[in-house]
Amino acid sequence: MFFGKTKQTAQSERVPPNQNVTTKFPVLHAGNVPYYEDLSKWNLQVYGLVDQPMLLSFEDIKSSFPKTESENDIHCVTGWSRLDNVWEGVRAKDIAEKAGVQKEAGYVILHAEEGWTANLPLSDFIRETSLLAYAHNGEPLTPEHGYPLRGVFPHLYFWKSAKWLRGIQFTKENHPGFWEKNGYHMRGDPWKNQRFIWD
Ligand SMILES: Nc1nc2c(c(=O)[nH]1)N[C@H]1C(S)=C(S)[C@@H](COP(=O)(O)O)O[C@H]1N2
Ligand SMILES: [Mo]
Repeated sequence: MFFGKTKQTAQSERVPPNQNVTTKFPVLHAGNVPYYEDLSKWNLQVYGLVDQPMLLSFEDIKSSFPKTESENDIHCVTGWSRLDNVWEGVRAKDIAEKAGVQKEAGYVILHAEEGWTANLPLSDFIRETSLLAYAHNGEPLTPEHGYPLRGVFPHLYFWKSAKWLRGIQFTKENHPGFWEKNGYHMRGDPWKNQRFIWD
């Protein structure tokens, strides 16, 4: 009894309000899963309010930035949380630094395949724990989970973690992305229950 209770308390401290833990890894997105046979056709464009716009190949990303591993919890706005995910990739901050983000920039637009977008404040993008990830739990991302590269912003609801990332745009104003135009929160902090625009 005592141990059970302690464990429950510990877990509830890790799980934000109105979330339930799952051990599955649900697949959620709008649109179609892209399948890349050949990564030479893939690139990542870094642009907007930067001194040095960049067009990065997958090889560039792996070879020009320090590899980093981070363990964290996923919180999806639809109510599931998945604990203890190990991601491998590069720090978003390192990309921002190399691009030389200008001081007028306050926000980031993540551009994915098929024109899907998500927005977040620059301060969330450059957090130590914010990654551009290419592997999950020791395996390359599967096509369904964002291969070859996805954002991982674990301190925000998981919809901000764009799969099939193709562009990172630094902007002055905060422009709503795909879900944000449909009523989702501009920031989306799960600990503050920021699900919809009115939360
Ligand atoms: N490109 C793209 N990325 C996306 C989405 C999407 O529709 N398109 N959906 C988001 C949402 S709502 C969630 S919950 C997570 C789900 O990631 P998963 O399928 O790997 O669990 O991806 C996010 N990233
Ligand atoms: Mo979601």
